[in-house]
Amino acid sequence: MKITTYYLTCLLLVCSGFSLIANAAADHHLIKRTHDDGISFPYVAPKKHSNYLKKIDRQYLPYMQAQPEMISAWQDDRFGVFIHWDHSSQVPVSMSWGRKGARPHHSTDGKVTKGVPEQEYNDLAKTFNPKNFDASNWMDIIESAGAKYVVFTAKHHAGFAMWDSKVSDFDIMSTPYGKDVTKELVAEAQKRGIKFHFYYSQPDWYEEMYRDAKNKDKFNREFLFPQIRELLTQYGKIDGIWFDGLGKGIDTWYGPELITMMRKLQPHLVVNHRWGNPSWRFGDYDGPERKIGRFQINRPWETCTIIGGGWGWMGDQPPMSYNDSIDLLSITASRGGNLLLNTGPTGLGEINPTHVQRLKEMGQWLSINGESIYGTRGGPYIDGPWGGSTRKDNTIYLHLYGDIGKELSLPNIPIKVNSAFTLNGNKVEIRQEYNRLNLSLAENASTETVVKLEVNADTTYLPVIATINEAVTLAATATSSSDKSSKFTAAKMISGSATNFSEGINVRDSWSPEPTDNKPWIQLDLPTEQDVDYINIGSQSYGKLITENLGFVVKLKVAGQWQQVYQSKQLKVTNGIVFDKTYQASAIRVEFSSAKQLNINEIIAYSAL
Ligand code: FHN
Repeated sequence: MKITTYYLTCLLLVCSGFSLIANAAADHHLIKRTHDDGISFPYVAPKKHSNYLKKIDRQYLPYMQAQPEMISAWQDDRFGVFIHWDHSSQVPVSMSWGRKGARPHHSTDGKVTKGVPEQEYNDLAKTFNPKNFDASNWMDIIESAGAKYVVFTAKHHAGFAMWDSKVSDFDIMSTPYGKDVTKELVAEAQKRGIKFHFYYSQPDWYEEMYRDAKNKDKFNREFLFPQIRELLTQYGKIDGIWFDGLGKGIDTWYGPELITMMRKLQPHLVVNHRWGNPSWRFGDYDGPERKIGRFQINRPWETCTIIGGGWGWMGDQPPMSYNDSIDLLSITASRGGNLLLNTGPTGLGEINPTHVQRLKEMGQWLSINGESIYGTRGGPYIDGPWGGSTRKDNTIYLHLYGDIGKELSLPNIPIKVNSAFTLNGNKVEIRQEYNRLNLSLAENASTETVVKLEVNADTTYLPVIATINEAVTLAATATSSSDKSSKFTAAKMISGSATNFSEGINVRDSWSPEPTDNKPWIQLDLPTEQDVDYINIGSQSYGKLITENLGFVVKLKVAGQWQQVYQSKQLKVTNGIVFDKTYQASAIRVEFSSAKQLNINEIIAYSAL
C-alpha cells in the first residue's frame, strides 16, 4: 500500500510539476523562486544572510543551524507556554520597559518619561521573596494546558538573572528568597518530559560593561558568553535558547562564535532568530510577535503573544476568551507555525488563576483535537475567513473557526477522500465534484469544529491550494461614525501600518470610535463593484479580553442598495465570515452595538476561489 501511495504521490508531483511548467511556459517569470513567498521549497535565505555566511570562519558553519530532526521535533510540539517572571513582578508594570531609566543602545534611550525610577526598580531585588512559588505546580499547569515546551525568562533587558549566576550579583541568589528557581523549574520540566528553553536578553540595561559601547568585546567575553555558558552547563539538558536581541545585528554578539559554543555544549539546541537582526533570518525559526504569522510552510516559525495583560505581571488582568484562545492555536497551526503563549506570574510566584483556567480549557480542547495540531504541518489549503487546514500522513484536518454555517465549498484536493468526520464525533458529508470539495456538517460549525479527512495518499507532498482571491478592500476608502483620536482613525485601519510602540515593538494601527458614540460604524467604499464571498474582521489583538457584549452586523451595498448580510452577537479577535452567496458589492459597512472596547485593525473582503 505504501509503495502505491509513493508512486501516486510521485505522479501527483509530476502532474503538478507539469501544470506549473505549462503555466510557467506561458509566463516564464513564475519559475523565478523567491525566498519570501513562504511556500517554495527549499526555503531560500535572504541574500544578506547567504552573503554573510560566505565571510565567516568555516569552523562555525556546521553550528549555524539546528539538526533537522531537532527542528522537526520542535515543530511537532506546536504549542509552548512562555513565562515572563523576575524581581519586577512585584509591581504591575511592563517588565524592563516599566523602568524609568537608561536603555543603552536602544532608540528610546534618554527619552523615557514614565515608569518606576531606575534605582527603585533595581532595588525590587531586595524585597523579591516569592514564598508561594511552586515549580511542580507551575509544570502541572503547563502539562494540563497540553503545552509541550516552556520558555522561561532567565534574564530580561533590565538585567536581573533568575538563576545562580557567578557573573553577576544582580541575581536570584542576592534576594531574600535566595534559592535558584531556575534549577527547580528545569528539574520539574525534565521530570515530565516538558522541553525547556531559556529566554535570554543579550541587551543588558543594568550591566556597566554593556553600557560602554567601546567595550563590546569585554561585555561579550566577560559577561554574555559566560552567562550563556552557565545556563547551558548548570541545569542538565536544555532544549533551546530564545534570544531577544532587540533587532541588533549578529556581529554585536559575535553570533557565529556564540552559537558554536552553545551547540558544542548542547548539540541538540533549537535557537530562535533574535541573535541577529530578524530580517536576516538567522536562527532556526522566525518569530512574529503579538500577531499570527502569515501562511509559511517552507521555514519554521512561532508566534509569541500574551494570554492576557502584558508580558510580565501587570496586575491581575484576565486572559483572552476561550474562543479566541482556540482560534489562535488553530489559525497559527494551519498557517504552519508554533504558538508560544505567555503568562506573567506575580511577585509571590503565583500564576493568575484565570490564566490557569484558560490554559486548562485549551488542554481539554487539545485532549479531543490534539491530533489536528501536534505533529502536523500547515496546509494543503491556504487559510481564509472560512478556516484553515493542517496535515499529517494520509490525513487532512479542516479547522472551521470561521462562521461557515453548515456548508462549505473549497477547491478540490487531487486525491480521494475515504472518510470524513468531526473530531468530536459527528458525521460529515463530503462530495468531491470535479474541481470542488463540498462538505455538509450535521450542525453549524464553531471555533471547536475540526473535520478529519482520511485520504488515499500521503498529504506531505500535496501542493498548497489557495482558497481566496486577492483582497478586494486594499484600495478602499474608509469612513466612520467617529474616530477616538488621530491615533485611531478608520483610514489608519486600512493602511495596516504599525506605528504604536508597545513593550518593545510597534503594533498594528487600528480604528476606535469616540467612547460616546452610541451607534459606531465603519464603512469601506470600494473603487469598483467587486465579487464578495468572504470577509475577515480583526479586532484588538490576542491577549485582550472583550468583556463587553459587542455585537455587530455587516451590510453590503449591492446595486446601490444596502443589504444586511450577516450579524453576530459577539465580536472576537478574528471574525471570519462566509456569506451564503457571492454578492456584487460597491461598499461594506459594519455597525456595532457599542463603542466600549471597540478596536478594529482589519476589515478585508475576498472573493472565493
Ligand atoms: O521587549 C521584549 C518584550 O518585553 C517581550 O519580552 C517580548 C517577547 O517576545 N520581546 C521583546 C519585544 O519584542
